Amino acid sequence: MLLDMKHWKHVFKLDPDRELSDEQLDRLCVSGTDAIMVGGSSGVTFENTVDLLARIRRYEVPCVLEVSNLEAIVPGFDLFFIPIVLNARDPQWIVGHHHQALREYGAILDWQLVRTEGYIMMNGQSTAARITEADTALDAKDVEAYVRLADRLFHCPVVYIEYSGTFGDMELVARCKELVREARLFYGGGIDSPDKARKAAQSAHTIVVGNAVYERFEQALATVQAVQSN
Ligand code: 1GP
Repeated sequence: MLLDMKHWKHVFKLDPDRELSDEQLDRLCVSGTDAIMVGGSSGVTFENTVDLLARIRRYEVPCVLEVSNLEAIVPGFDLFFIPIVLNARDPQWIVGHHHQALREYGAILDWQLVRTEGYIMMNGQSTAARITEADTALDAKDVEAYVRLADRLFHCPVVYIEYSGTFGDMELVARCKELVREARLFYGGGIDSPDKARKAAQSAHTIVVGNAVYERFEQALATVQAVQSN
């Protein structure tokens, strides 16, 4: 059965290149989160992605791959999220890698499982912003234009406001949510407590908790309850 993201409020993003014990993974997978997203900005390989998928597959929680590396496209996920970094200065991250991937796999891809994410990088210090050479000197109008571009022009089912590593401007995020018509607005960045999770969940449709899983595990886990009980 195809997954429907329409009701997702909370997602954990797990990095195949970072360590999690079986007990930690167990607690994340049965936490009540709506999905586990597997992805990372560096060190993601076919092997470590297969390993993590196999461990998550012991649970019922939906599991999606956010594809950031052509070498690490592993079959068997429920969905495949394809980031298009709208404010990347390096066009490889807008269409280049995608073009290469479709040369290889375009004919055999199960398109029903593919979802594009229109990414807007907001934190210039983050690894992802550096890798994509993102132009993060954006004012509110720039961001709103990118949101419309992703939602109305490109019809991306996900518009992703990415503050990775730092907690963002929730007023701006909330305005972006008002703008989208078809997409779901994902917010990620610096959610490391139930309080921040609550605030972010008021501004975005779906919040993504990444780093805190590895740095403040109990607090990260508590973000699920904070969001799902609302
Ligand atoms: C990263 O948006 C996610 O891609 C989550 O950000 O790691 O700061 O939680 P954090």
